Amino acid sequence: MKLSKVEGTKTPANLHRSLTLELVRVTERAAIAAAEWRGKGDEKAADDAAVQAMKAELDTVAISGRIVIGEGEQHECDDLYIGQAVGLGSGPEVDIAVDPLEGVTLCAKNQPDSIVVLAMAERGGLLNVARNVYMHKIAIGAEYPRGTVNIDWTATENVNALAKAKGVPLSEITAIVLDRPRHAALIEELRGTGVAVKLISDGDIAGVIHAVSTEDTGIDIYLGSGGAPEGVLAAAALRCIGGQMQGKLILDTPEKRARAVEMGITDANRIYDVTELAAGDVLVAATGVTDGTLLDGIRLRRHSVETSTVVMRSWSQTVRWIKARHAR
Ligand code: VTB
Ligand code: MG
Ligand code: MG
Repeated sequence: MKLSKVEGTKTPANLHRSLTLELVRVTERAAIAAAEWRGKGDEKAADDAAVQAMKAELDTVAISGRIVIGEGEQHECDDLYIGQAVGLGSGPEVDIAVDPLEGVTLCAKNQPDSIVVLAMAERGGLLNVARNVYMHKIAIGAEYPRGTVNIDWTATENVNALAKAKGVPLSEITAIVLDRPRHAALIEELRGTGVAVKLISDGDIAGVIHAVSTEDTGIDIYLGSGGAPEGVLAAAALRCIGGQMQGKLILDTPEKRARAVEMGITDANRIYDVTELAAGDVLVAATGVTDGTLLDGIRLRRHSVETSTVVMRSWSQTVRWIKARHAR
C-alpha cells in the first residue's frame, strides 16, 4: 500500500488516536467469528457470526456510537442496523460505517480477500447510504493531477486520459472491474481500447484500494458500479492512504430515492469525491478473514488464533499493520 500525503484533507484530530486500537479489537473479533464459517458454503451464518461479534465488541468501546452504514434497516436485521446506538454510551459522539463481512461469498467459498471493515468518523462525517443502494465508482492513484479522470466520461476517455497522464501506452494500463453481467459492455469497451481488465468476483473495497496503490498492485484504475456502502468505506480508507475517487449513487427506484432523501441526500445526481463521502477525522480498520492481497486471513494454531489487521488514521495518515496472537 503506497503512502502519499492526502492534500487538503487535514482536519483537526477530533478522534483520539487510542481509538484505533479499540477498532482493531472490533474487526479482529468479527473476523475470528466469521473465519469459523470459511468454506462452509453458508453465507448467512458467516455474516451473522461477524455481525454478532462486531456488535458485542463495539459495545465495550467508550464511545457514543451510531451506525450510519450498516447491515440494513432496523426492521430487516437484529444488529448493526442503520441508526442503532453502539458503544458504552460514554465518550465521543461518533458515526460508524460497517461491512462486518465484506465478500460473504468469498468467505463461504474460502476464496481470497474476504475482510471485515469498519470506519469511524466524527458525527456527520460519512455519507449516509442504505444497504441496497449501488454506486458508480472511479478511482485512481493520488499521483495524478486532479481532474485526470471523471465519472461522467466514457471508459475510453478515462483510460486514454490516464494513460496520457501516466506516460504509457494503453496496453500498459490495467483496470479492475467487478465481474458482473451489468459490466459486460464496460469490459468489452475497456478491452477494445487495449487495456488489461482484472476481474474480481466480489470485494470492491479492496478493489478500490488496489487501484490507488498501483506500484504494489499493477492496477491503475477502478471502474464500474458496486455497493454504495462499500464506496463510502473505500473513500474513508483513501482519506488515510491517499488516492482519488468519485462516486455517484444509483437511485433507480422511488423507494431508494425516498429513503435517500430521508437520509439527507437532496441531489440524486451529485458526484461525490473522497472528502465528500468521508469528511473530517476518520479512522478505518480492516481484518482479513480469508488470505488475500490486502491482508492475511485468520490463522488457526493449536493454542492460538492469529489475526492480520490494517488500521489507518486520516489525521496523521498513519497506516499500521497489526499481527496479533490471541489465546484460544
Ligand atoms: C458489491 C460490491 C461488494 O458485493 O456490493 C457486490 O461493492 C454486490 O454486487 O464488494 P452484486 O449485487 O452485483 O452482486 C460485493 O462484491 C461484496 O459485498
Ligand atoms: Mg455485508
Ligand atoms: Mg460488502
